[in-house]
Amino acid sequence: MAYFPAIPQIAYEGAKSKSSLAFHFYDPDEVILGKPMRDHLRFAMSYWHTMCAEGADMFGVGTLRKNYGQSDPVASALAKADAAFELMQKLRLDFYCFHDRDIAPEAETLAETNARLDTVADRLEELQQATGIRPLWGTANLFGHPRYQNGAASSCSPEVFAFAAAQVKKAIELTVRLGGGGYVFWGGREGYETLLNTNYALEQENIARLFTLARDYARSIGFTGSFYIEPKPREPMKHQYDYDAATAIGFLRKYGLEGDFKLNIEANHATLAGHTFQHELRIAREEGFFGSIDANIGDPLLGWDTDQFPTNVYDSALAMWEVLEAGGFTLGGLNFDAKTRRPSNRFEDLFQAYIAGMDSFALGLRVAVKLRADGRLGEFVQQRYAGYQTGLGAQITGGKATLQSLEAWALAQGEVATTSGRQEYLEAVLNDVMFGG
Ligand code: XUL
Ligand code: CO
Repeated sequence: MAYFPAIPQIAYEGAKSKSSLAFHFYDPDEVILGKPMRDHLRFAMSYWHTMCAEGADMFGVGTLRKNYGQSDPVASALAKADAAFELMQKLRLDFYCFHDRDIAPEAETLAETNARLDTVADRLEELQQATGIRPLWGTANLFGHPRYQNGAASSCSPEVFAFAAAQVKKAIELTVRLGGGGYVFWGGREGYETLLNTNYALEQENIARLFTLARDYARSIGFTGSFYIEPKPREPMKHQYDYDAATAIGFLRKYGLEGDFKLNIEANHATLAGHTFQHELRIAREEGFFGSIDANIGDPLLGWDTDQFPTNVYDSALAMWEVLEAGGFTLGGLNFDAKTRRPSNRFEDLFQAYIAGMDSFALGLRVAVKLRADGRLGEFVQQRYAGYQTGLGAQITGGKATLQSLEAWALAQGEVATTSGRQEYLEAVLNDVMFGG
């Protein structure tokens, strides 16, 4: 059955195309730096926004119905799976990301809920076999149900902790069964509304306990993929514990989880933390935690998580620069954790949103490749720190200098020469590479 009969398979037509249902910059099979664009970008569909979210906000109901013609919850979940694979095939998406509750809604009891998940997983497995599409990562929704109002692993209630653990166990089993390369922990409601009612230390330890239990169980059932933390500073809680990349990395190192966990960096979570997207990717990369990306943008005038499809090519270019510097994705990829605006109330808008996002990251990749070939940025940074290669600098980085030796050196000098950071020149180089001949 065709759920989107008016939408053709999206083809690459090149930059001159005016078609809104064609790629202008993303050519999945074009080989760049030795591998096809699809392998550089590893685009994934977010099941929750794409297949489930209907555009409801605090002030109004949804504007685009997504029950796929079915009223029974299981029939609707199965239809949703079929529709998801039609959409992914048409958009040439090789991967998808899901929460347990996206693929099958919760029933009265945990046992019934798990049975629903198994039924839908059977269908997903068939669809995967027929298409080759597979999960980039799976996760558990530990924030939607009222039981998680005080958090999941960080809840004040051990009963809630147990429910969260049960849910994580099942979600990991599903991820393994469906061949997912990753398992994500986004903080959900792990954080606090007020410190007046919060035992911070116990909550931190309990989160680490759940991660450790999950890691050990997953490895015991054959999961060879990567775990990811997805940092976010606030929303839904006033303070989210996985505030940003640096905070999450400190946590992982404290609890000995750095061998199994990396980061899933989300663009607008970075912005909400007061960082740039590139900043979070740089920290993840340089600290050895680069894993995967949730691609979207926020609105600079709004302080919340708008999850918009990414169209800012400066952002995607600098992000892809970091991805290339990291050596590219291994198990990770680019998941569009993005939704259409509420008045974009047609499925066609959703397809066009994906095309815009994929084209923006394809452009980003093309610019990043040109930036590296141009060499001016890389060269500038190398020159800027060249003093540390020899003489005094080599003594400092080689651990040979002491405060006494450095003082003796400084006392013998007049003054040191200063160097220009040349930010404006470097920004112009970026424009040159993007728009020059
Ligand atoms: C919420 C968010 C989540 C995670 C998965 O801000 O980004 O959708 O990506 O739980
Ligand atoms: Co996300």
